[in-house]
Order: sequence, then structure tokens, then C-alpha cells
Amino acid sequence: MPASMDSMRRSSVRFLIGLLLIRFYWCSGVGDEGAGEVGAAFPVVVSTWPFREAVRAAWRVVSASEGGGSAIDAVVAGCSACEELRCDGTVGPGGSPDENGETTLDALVMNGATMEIGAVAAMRYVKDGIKAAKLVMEHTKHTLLVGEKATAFAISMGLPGPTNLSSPESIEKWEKWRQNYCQPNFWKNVVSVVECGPYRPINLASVEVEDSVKNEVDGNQDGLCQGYYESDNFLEPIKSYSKIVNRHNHDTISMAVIDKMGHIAVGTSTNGATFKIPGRVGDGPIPGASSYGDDEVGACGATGDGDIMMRFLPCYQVVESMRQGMNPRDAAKDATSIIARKYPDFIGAVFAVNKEGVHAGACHGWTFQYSVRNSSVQDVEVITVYP
Ligand code: SD4
Repeated sequence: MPASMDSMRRSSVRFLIGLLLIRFYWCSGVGDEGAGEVGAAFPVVVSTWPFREAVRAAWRVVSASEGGGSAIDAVVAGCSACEELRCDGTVGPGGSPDENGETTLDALVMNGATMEIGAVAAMRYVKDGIKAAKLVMEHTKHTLLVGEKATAFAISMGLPGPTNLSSPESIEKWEKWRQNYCQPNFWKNVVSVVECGPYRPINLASVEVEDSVKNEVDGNQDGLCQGYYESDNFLEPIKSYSKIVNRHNHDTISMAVIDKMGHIAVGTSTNGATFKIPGRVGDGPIPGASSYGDDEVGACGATGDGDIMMRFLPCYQVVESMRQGMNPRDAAKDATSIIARKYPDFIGAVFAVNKEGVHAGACHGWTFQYSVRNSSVQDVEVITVYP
């Protein structure tokens, strides 16, 4: 080979190696820089309330070595932990008895990569709410199953049951409530012949009422219940739900996880509102009400008076506001303010986390706490948000 050709070949090889090296350094530069940012941002777990064990359970999954678990698996692990621990007595079995003394579960899980959702509402006799929701998402084309049919589905798909979801605490709470003439409760504009119902619409003329009931109520002029309420302070009519909704009879776990790949999942699990009317479904299993997430934008979790909040889909609102460019703090504040303008007494809170892992919370009517775990903290960090 002539010397000139040999030298040309050597320079070409050097050039190619050079190119490769440049490309390698350039990639690893972006990778490092990207990884730096990404590492600070996600994986991340955010949850309503100081539910530390639930957040740790999710973190263990999503931060595991060799890639880490998926956001979905982490959300399910986190919410399941809360169900097993019966966080605050308001998640999982054994809490929030309804008017019949029964505990039922509401739960939802959402995959922010595909926008698939699975949910169960007013589910009886199965204690694994979030796992049932995941089964709906992964093994059906539906979004929401309810009541005993949700129970049958969950058991048929392998979850344990039927199980009594009451606990000594929930039964005791319910018995005390019965002794207190079933006050407070969620009825309005009704009369009752005896305490604790059955209740009838206050305008008897407009409904069909059994004769016996009608006669008894007519005999009581304004209706027994109404007079009764007015004569006694602690039995006064419920003017607003905020009287019966507070931190101790009403909260829930809503969780958002961003995994190492940047995929987002959200989940919610709750046993709903204490002394709810049987059949009531709260915001827990309603997409966009209790939680919502989209890989392209970020995620949101909510807690509070679900009967009010679900009318506004606050988490959908938060995510869509962030999509339009709002930062998480403003989006969270805006979503709670929208509700407060119509219901100044409502109690509730949301957290927002954008796809970079930046988070914030907002609340109304109570002081709210949410929990965060990412690689910039050693353990779960609890953040307090004031109204
Ligand atoms: C509900 N929002 O059923 C749920 C439960 C709760 O804070 O208390 N959330 O209304």
C-alpha cells in the first residue's frame, strides 16, 4: 500500500475514532447533566397526609436497583400498605362505618402513560381496594365497577374474600352514633318518623309515602325530625357538610409516583365518609376528582369532602392548569379556590407535582400535610400547608 494511502487510512480511522469519542462524551455529558436533573426530580413519591409507611413502601418499589419498579407497582404497593395499616382508620377495612355499620371501599389507580384507569366503588367484603382497582384496569376494558358486583369481580380475579370489613372500633363508633340519634348524618330536607330513619322527603305532597308513615308524620305538624332538631343544639339540622367532615372522620390516601423512566401513576384508596348513606360513592374512585396524572404534564392527589370535591374534578383541573403552563403551587391553589368560591365552608386539599418532580399543596378549611420522598431526602419529608 503506498505510504500516502496508508496515512490517509490512518487519518480516517483517527477521524472516525475522534467522532465516536466526541459522540460518546457528548452523550454522557447530556446523560450526566440529564441524570443529575432527573435524579433530583425522580423517582418521586408524593402522598396526602403523613402516611410515612405507605410512602416508604412505594419508594422501596420505585427506587429499587436495576431499574426500579414501575410507577403503577409503586402506587399499588404504597396504597396497599395504607390499607393494611388502616391508616388513620380511614383507609382499608375497619373504618368509616356507613349508616348500617358496614365499611365499604372506594379505590382508583391510573396509568399516566396510557391514561388507563381502574376503579372500584362502594365495594363490599374485599379488603384490597387498590389491588381490585388495578385488576379492573389491567383485565377489563371498563373503568369503574361498583358494589357487590365489584366484590364478585375482585374475588373471581383472586383477591381474598368475602371478608367482614368491620372492626371492633368501627362497630363501637357506629353504636355511639346510633345512641346519639344517628347524628350527624348526610341527610337534608327530610323527615323521619323515628330517629335514624327511615327518612322521607320533607315535601310529602310530592312523593308517594306509605300511609302509615304519612299519618304519623302528619300527626306531628312540622314533622317530628324537624321539631326535634330545632329544640336541641346538638341535634340541629345539618346546614353544611363541613359540620360532619373533619380530619378525623374523613381522609384518604391519594398518591402520585414518577418512576425512573419518568412514567407517572396515581392512586387513591379510602373507606369514604363516616356514617355515609349506604350506596354513597365518594370522590375516591372518580377519575380527576381524587387523583389524576399524565406523563406529559404531572399529577395530583386530593383529600377532603368528596361529595363536594367531586363536583369540580379538582385533580383534573390541577393537571390541566399545569398543562397550560401554571406552576404546581398556582395550579393547586387555583383548584381549591374554584371550589371555595361556590362552597366557602368546604374542607379539602390537593397536592400537585409536575413531571419534573416539583411539588406543592393547597388546602381549604383545614391544615393539610402531604409527604414526599425523592433522592434528595434521606427519608419521607412531611410538608405542612396552611389554608
Ligand atoms: C370521600 N374524599 O369519600 C373521600 C374520603 C376522604 O379525604 O375523606 N378524603 O369523601
